[in-house]
Amino acid sequence: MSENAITRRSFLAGSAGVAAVAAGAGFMSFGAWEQADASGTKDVESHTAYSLCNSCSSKCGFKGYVVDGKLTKMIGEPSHPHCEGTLCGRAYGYASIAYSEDRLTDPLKKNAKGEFEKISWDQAYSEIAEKVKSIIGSDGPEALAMVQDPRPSGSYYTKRFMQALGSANVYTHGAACNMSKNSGFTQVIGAGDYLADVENAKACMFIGRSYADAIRPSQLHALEKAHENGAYIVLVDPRLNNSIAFADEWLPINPGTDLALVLAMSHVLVDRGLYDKKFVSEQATGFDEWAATLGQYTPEWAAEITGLKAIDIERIAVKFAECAPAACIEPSWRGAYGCSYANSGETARAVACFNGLLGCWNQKGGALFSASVKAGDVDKAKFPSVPKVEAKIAGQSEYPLSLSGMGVNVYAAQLAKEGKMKGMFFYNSNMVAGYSNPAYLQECLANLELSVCIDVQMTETCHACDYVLPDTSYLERLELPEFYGGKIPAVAIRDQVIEKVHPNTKPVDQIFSELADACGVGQYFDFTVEELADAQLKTVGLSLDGLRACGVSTFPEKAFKYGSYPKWKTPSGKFQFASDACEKAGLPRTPQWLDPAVAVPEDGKSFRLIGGKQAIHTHTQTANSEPLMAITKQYGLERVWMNAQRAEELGISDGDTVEVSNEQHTGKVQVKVTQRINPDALYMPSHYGCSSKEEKTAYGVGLRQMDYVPFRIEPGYGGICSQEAVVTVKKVGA
Ligand SMILES: Nc1nc2c(c(=O)[nH]1)N[C@H]1C(S)=C(S)[C@@H](COP(=O)(O)OP(=O)(O)OC[C@H]3O[C@@H](n4cnc5c(=O)[nH]c(N)nc54)[C@H](O)[C@@H]3O)O[C@H]1N2
Ligand SMILES: Nc1nc2c(c(=O)[nH]1)N[C@H]1C(S)=C(S)[C@@H](COP(=O)(O)OP(=O)(O)OC[C@H]3O[C@@H](n4cnc5c(=O)[nH]c(N)nc54)[C@H](O)[C@@H]3O)O[C@H]1N2
Ligand code: SF4
Ligand SMILES: [Mo]
Repeated sequence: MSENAITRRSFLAGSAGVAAVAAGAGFMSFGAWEQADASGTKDVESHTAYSLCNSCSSKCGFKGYVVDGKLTKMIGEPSHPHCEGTLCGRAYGYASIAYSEDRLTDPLKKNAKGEFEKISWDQAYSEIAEKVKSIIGSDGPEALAMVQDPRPSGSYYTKRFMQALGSANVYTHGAACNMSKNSGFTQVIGAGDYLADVENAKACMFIGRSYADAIRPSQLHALEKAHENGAYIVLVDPRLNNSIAFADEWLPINPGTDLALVLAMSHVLVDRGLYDKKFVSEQATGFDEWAATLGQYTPEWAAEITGLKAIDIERIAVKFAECAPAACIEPSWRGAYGCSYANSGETARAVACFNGLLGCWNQKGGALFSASVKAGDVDKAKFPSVPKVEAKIAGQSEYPLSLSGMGVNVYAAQLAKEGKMKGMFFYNSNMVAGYSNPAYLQECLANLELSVCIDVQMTETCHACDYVLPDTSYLERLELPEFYGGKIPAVAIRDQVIEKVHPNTKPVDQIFSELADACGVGQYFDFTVEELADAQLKTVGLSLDGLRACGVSTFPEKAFKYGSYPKWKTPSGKFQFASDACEKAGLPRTPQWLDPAVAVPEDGKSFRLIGGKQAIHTHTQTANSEPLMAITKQYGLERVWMNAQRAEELGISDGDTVEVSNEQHTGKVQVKVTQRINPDALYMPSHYGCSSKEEKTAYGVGLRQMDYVPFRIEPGYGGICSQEAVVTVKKVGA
């Protein structure tokens, strides 16, 4: 074990509070719901409906029980691939959004004084459409952009709307989440992601990925099984996250240095000839080129950079080679290299290459290409095709390795600041609070001729826009079917569970169909969401009525099969240790060490600011949920974490109020002093620091990591560099 590692026993003893949150809140009891249900008398009207949780992108399936018009109980769907019958605590807490006092209830327009006034939908549509047409007339459709979180109906309707206007600029939140990682993987394996076969692994390494904090229930189930099976689980994280309950070892790495660790482990395998030579010779290209550069990346070299011990790096690399092919580095999601540093894309490339050395692709316990099913073509007469937009998404040329399906959303904002982007729409997106440098992003949006935010509550992004349109909550609408990849692919439906709580809100399909009409492109939206959902389902042998009755349908005949290596959809048709595209983008042809953009000065008072999820919150969207915020307050979850030795040097004690500062922002918060964090890192939980007063529960609690993060875009890959920030900390109160 490394010096800073702690045993499972001491971790559990030392963190009763955190464990209680994970056990008690992460998987909240049904008591409250059962009570409400039981209080109903027999003649109270009740029904059930299947839906998908909207509290995070896992979109877990559940059956909602409605008594007297109110949602009283939610039961996770056993056949849903992401929840396997278990919903996490956020699902229950966030369901209260439908009834929140802070819901948006009417369309709003910003007046000359910067205040919002209620307007009618007709006024909103006609004014927005007029501006859309005027922007297209003067600057072309490429001066319009959409930022949206990919949700079932949202992704379809926002994209169709923008395409109908002639714009290719449809962005997801990817650049602020997982785009660098997915782009890096794409260079090696020709696919943006893979599935770690955790439950069958003999060894699995998690680099900045915590299944127990950033929850998807099915993944946590798999980790639990792996642990019970005796798999060797290694967590690489500057912070000891809650997954340690199912892990064997914690490597408290220096933030931003994971690339050095993976290069050194690769060095060990190649140097000792412990790699899968058959895989490399039959499946891969560029191996010799990469191998020739690895000599410099010794464990001793990596120890200097990562703060880990050379002997540990070597030992773990050998262990993984011994367990191969039932071993892999789990693909991660966001924490370490989704969008975090100037070396994130290159880290992803190195991770995929290391898995190549293990020869674990599509092997039991290794790294899998999951199976998927998609809706086929629907009747063109009823659902006419929108003419293809020839232009590239803005930012693709500047960040050539970025994925066009996600796009560099912050680049679109930068174009607004430069006066080149004129109109932006935000659907299910809180860009201003969730992406680097909110103050700068506000300035970008203020420069737009048209800015529209469609949300359910008055967020920071709503404040930065001229028009705010109120969506229904997810419980109040039917959406298009959602397809899920995995070992067994599936499709599930988000049906309407309750009636609209606020009569003047509208569901996403209606908003974009009506807005399209006002913009003169209504001919592409001449169908209902029911009709399209049914048509899409018919293409896979199902129907809307059928899926409404069961919630989830799986495709066992399309199930993933172990054994044969994937079809590599790379330019070379091979697994690529070397990439021409990376070279063209100004990066090395093979993964090489690259420093993070910002160094932490060794002045005794500086820390690298890192973020991370908590089991009971999602991004910026749940902090305003009263039941979830009550848990935050009870356990002081908004505190920043500081290493105990560093705290002592700075005269800071547990519970003190500290000032966290850098050139961009200063704010006060309480501190949690702990052994569970690397001395160079200050951990700020990701969900706090809301600055919108209308979100009354969230407003003013804790600090927002993004306020400290400079606006910076990762060269080549386009990620937002969410952890390229250094802060100083001083005590301001006990
Ligand atoms: N509870 C909860 N679950 C969620 C979400 C949520 O908001 N809340 N969101 C969902 C989404 S969209 C995503 S993208 C995923 C995110 O899933 P993850 O990527 O697992 O989540 P994070 O908490 O951002 O990061 C994981 C860990 O990375 C560590 N870390 C930070 N910097 C570094 C570093 O430089 N190196 C290493 N090795 N580790 C580092 C953090 O300490 C943290 O413990 O979670 C999904 N699930
Ligand atoms: N501060 C901070 N920033 C982050 C993160 C973080 O944890 N904290 N996480 C990062 C990650 S991993 C990701 S994936 C991105 C996510 O970035 P976003 O996709 O922007 O996610 P959120 O910040 O949760 O904002 C989602 C918005 O959708 C709104 N919303 C919820 N339900 C509905 C609905 O039914 N209809 C409509 N129209 N709107 C709805 C919420 O009120 C909220 O304003 O953020 C990244 N940035
Ligand atoms: S992981 Fe939790 S919050 Fe996310 S969709 Fe599933 S139940 Fe909802
Ligand atoms: Mo994310």
